Amino acid sequence: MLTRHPANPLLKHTDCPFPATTVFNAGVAKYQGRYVMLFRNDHGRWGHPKFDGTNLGVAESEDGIRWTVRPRPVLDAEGARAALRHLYPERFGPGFISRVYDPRITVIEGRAYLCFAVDTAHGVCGVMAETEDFETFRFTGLSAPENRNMVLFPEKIGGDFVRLERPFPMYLRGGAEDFPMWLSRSRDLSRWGETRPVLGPRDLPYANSKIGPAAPPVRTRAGWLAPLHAVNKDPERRLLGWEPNGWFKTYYAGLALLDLEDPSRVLGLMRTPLLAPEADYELDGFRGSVIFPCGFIVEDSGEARLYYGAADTAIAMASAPVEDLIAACEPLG
Ligand code: BMA
Repeated sequence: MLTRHPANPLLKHTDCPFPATTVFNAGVAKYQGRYVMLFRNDHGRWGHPKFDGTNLGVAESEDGIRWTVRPRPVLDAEGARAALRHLYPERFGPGFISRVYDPRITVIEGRAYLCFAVDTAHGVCGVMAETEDFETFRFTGLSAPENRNMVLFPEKIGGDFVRLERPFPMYLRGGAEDFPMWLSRSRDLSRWGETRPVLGPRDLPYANSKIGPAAPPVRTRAGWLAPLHAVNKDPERRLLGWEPNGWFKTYYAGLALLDLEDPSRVLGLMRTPLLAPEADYELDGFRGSVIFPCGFIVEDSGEARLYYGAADTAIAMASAPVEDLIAACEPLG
């Protein structure tokens, strides 16, 4: 369905002017007349899954293809700890925030809003923040654990801010992953509610484990086009990767079409993956066979660009005419 850009991967660790090992899962948006990317960097020894740490870097571009990385990372666990002290005081646990990662960028009326995952002593939380310069971040909200992915829509709907989210609940499940995607609303970006499930892995014939929101949805004439990620786990099939005990999960990009007025209503869904791991940079790396989209931009020309983490190691882009994507979504049975 999508065509991979010939320059893929568009960003890799060797493009960074600071210690970087795996560079992936990047929020991408058009902001103040250019493209901006906020990416995750797990740094350590190449080929080793135990990293020294994770930070976030920023890259900028005039065309969304050739990127220049800023000289230094802009956020790490220590920065997140300081920025979150008003929401999550230190006494809640030793090493209470150990990682900030998987950023998404949403621009609403010219302002840049961010969603991150933050590992805390009490599980993974979704965090919201605002920035003007992608250098300093004002953290505005923290979800209850466990919430792994949060993605904000690019405009208010019926007077509400709206986000898709993916709780990560393990309690009472005996380790089984069957996690759907949910939607919540807020008047003020601070108090969230009216939460309801939208789509689950059982809706997707190619997924058997979990799904989640990927990149901020884009408004089209037919509905909100919402990229997602969907996981198929096969313990019989060892995939390429750096994990000593093996890696068995294939991550696909998927696509849903949501109602413009009520985005908790699914109007259409691609029954096959929007993008499946096939290129060498998608099949091999820290975790092979992973496509994890965090950025989605529809150009004025009608070209829809999906930016994604490839094999948890590099950042790539693939595109298609937006009308083809709308046509590929079939009504939910
Ligand atoms: C998910 C997240 C992503 C990652 C993916 C594949 O659960 O942790 O950050 O890209 O797994 O490893």
